[in-house]
Amino acid sequence: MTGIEAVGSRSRINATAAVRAYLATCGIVLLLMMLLGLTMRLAQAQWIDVEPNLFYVVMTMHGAGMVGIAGLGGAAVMWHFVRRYVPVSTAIFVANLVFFLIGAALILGAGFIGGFAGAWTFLYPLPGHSGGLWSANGAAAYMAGLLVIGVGFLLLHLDIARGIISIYGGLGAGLGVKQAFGFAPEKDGPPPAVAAATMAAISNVIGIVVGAVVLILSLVNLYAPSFTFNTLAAKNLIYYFGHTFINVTIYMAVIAVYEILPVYTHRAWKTNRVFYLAWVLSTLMVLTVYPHHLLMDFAMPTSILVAGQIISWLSGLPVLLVTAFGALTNVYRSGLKWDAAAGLVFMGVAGWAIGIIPAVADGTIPVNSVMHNTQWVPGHFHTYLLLGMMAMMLGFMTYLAGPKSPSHLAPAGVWLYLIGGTTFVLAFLAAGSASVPRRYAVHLPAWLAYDRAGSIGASLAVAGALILIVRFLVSLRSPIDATP
Ligand code: HEM
Ligand SMILES: [Cu+2]
Repeated sequence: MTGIEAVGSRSRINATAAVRAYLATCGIVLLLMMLLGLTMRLAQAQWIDVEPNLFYVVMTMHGAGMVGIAGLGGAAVMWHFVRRYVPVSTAIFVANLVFFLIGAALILGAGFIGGFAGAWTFLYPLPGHSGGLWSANGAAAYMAGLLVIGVGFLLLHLDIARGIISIYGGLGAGLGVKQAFGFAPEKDGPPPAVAAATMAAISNVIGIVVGAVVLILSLVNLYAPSFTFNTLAAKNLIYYFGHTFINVTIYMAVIAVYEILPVYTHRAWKTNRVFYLAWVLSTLMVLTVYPHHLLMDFAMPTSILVAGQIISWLSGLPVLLVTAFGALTNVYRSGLKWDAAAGLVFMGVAGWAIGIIPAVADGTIPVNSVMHNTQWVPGHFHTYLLLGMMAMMLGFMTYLAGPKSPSHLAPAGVWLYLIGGTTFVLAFLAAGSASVPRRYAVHLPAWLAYDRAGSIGASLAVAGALILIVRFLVSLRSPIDATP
């Protein structure tokens, strides 16, 4: 082995160890947060007793924790694959994990010690108006935790953007803008992983900076209540950040589909002009679509709300369509042999695609005025997050664990996750269409049937995830060279 090879293989080992650390964190936190979710569902079903005050702490921790590890899981997928094409720093990747763990500790302390229960969206001025349930310090620890996590992601996206610029010459080139508009041959365009990582960098850097602004303003308000700012402006900033961050988790995780399915089908993922155009449009739209969270705010200018509605119909669609179509054509008649990893990433595309339908419905003003604040909302976002984004991440985990890891149980894990998860989200959607409100700790007797069906589905989904995650954790005993 020459010196250069030795350095190269050592850096691959460090990098793989870092990806494994990310996924181990994601797996463990995902299970814990699923258990918090199950606790809420069982409480709504009146199968267990949970004090309402505690319910809202649990809801806040579940929301923040899930959004956080969705980001972390997406980052693991993105970094693992994008470093095949551009130079990236392992130190910064690890730093992001450290920032994440510090932020998560602050957030958990804020909730379970400080009692913070203002929901993950920390909507101003709620953090400063606890009605005596939590202190300013509790709310501050929560928001400081989010800031710390944001700093980590900012560093990571900037480093990847630097790597992309160093190889492709600019972010426009990383996104394939010239290919999208026919100014350069399709075959010279960036690989899908690079286009997706460019989109993630552009959107999340802007979103995180906006989030930091409103977090800092809110922190000042906590300790100097005479310092106030416009609540509607604050809501705009928060949803700009929140919408972007959670959407980008999917755009990062989808790289697993682009990279893993071709391994199974022995066919490269086809990129063409439409593919690049879809990513360019999605980059523009993810940043302008957030007003669908404000459709019921009558003080918002109507023009912005109408634009928000129209962009909601359009924004998810381009990348979703090229990905769903690409996945189908990649798989069709390829003779692919299905296993748990291939099944999960494929499920991810389907869960994402199906979840967008009720989401688009809810982004339509006349529908929103009825469905807003009902369980229709957790119904649609759990579909594309649990059965979409997380399925892609679990697929990546299962793929990295490799076939050597005990695999006879893996298909059972996939089926439990799919069947349980589907039952769970359908229970939310059905309850939503019967106008059951979301974010209610205590439910009326007429709603219990939905809650109980949802609880059973959730339990099965947790069991499925447990199998897949334990299998991944067991695989960590094998040396890194064995991982793909
Ligand atoms: C077995 C898995 C899961 C269960 C049982 C579960 C359960 C729940 C429940 C009961 C709620 C409150 C619903 C209500 O408003 O009445 C909720 C809210 C939420 N969940 Fe989940 N969930 C699961 C997975 C996930 C995943 C995978 C994600 C994201 C990646 C997620 C993100 C959220 C968010 C953001 C909220 C909103 C919290 C809020 O309203 O502030 N959940 N979940
Ligand atoms: Cu949104």
